[in-house]
Amino acid sequence: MKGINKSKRLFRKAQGLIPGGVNSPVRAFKAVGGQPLFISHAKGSKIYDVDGNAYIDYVLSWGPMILGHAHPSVVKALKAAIEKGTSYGAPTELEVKLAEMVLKAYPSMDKVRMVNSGTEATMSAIRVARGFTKRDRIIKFEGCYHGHADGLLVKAGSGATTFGVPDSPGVPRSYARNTITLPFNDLKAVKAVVEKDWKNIACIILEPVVGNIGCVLPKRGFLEGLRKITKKYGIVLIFDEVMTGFRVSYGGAQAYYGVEPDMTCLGKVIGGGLPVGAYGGKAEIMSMVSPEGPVYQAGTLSGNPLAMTAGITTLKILSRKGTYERLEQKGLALEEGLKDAAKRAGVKTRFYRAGTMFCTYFTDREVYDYQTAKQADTERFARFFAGMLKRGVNIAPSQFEAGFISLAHTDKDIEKTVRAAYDVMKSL
Ligand code: KE4
Repeated sequence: MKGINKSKRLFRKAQGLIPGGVNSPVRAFKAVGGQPLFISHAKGSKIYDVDGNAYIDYVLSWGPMILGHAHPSVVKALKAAIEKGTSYGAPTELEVKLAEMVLKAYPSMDKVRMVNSGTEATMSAIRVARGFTKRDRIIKFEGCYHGHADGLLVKAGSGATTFGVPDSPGVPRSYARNTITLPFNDLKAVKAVVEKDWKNIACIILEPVVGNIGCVLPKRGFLEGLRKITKKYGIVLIFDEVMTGFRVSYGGAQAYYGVEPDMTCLGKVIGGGLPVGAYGGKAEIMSMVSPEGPVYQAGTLSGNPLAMTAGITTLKILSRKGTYERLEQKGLALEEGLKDAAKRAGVKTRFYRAGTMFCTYFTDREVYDYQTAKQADTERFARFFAGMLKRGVNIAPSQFEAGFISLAHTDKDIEKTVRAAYDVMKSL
């Protein structure tokens, strides 16, 4: 490595101008310590910091860059689009095109609305579910992150009370009270709350594969159980597929696991790296959305031509035959390599993967929800993170984040990653 003095200088300057020196908290490396890297550019599977160091990148902008960075077709399409102006505040054919592609890939959705982030997508979907059912309460799961809307920054209430308490200052208790937080994969807990309180419950929202506590897979029957109980009590089932959408398969986790929600939230991949979120669902639910229906939701830059262009180009490439088989091969090669490296180094880890999202937990116990994920050795993870970075491999700067692979990751990248992992794990 050529040192990281320019990153250090920039970070010091940024801290005087931007809270924590970053525009999104996880980028500040607080969970792993050390100095966040300032990136100058990226190409394919690599990112390059301002000091000229190159890294094989498994963060991929937290999911969007599934084709790899600066894919030539995306760059070319954006260059042509930018010549036509960047935003009109009026409908375009591009929005029709992307909506068509999304609805074709997600048959559970009859209509879809574009927004500018995953936060907006989930916040809006919940408002629509409340408008549709005329009920106020929502159920979410511990560890699932759905963006930073007030009613979602809520943790489980203490003991018996199922009502949430704020998980961040600034969230009024009155908001939190309407959010019930339960343990992921715990169908019994869901049944107990729903059978008692269903008349007040508008929706259940979840990440079908939880990417915000690392990578936690749904237990057999969990998604099916949620589908059954929500159907029975007229509760809207919302899959937050902002991370899993077009990632665990082209049709997302709902295709991967064969469970159809009433509403779906998307983001990340469908913007190809530009700001896009989306929410959609059954026609009778989406007919509630303004201006067709009474539930208000709007956005100056929603569906803007550049983001639509990047999204359309990305999905076109992803929809090609054989794409997800190639992605699966890469994911499997990395999984086998990292598991073998840990075994040879004598380090206890648990590795979970769904398509091309994955996580190595530094624990020898099974991880199936927030509490079991929290048992992982975060100090050991921090040392692993630092060691990998030194060897030119950029993994997520937190034990509780997912890693991602792109179409641009080569066998050579994966071999180098596995070698680095073995070296670092040996030193742990
Ligand atoms: P955004 O508002 O950040 O576009 O999306 C929020 C969101 C919603 N749902 C899921 C399942 C998500 O993973 C996210 C955002 N994911 C984080 C990564 N853990 C984004 C990274 C960040 O916050 O900087």
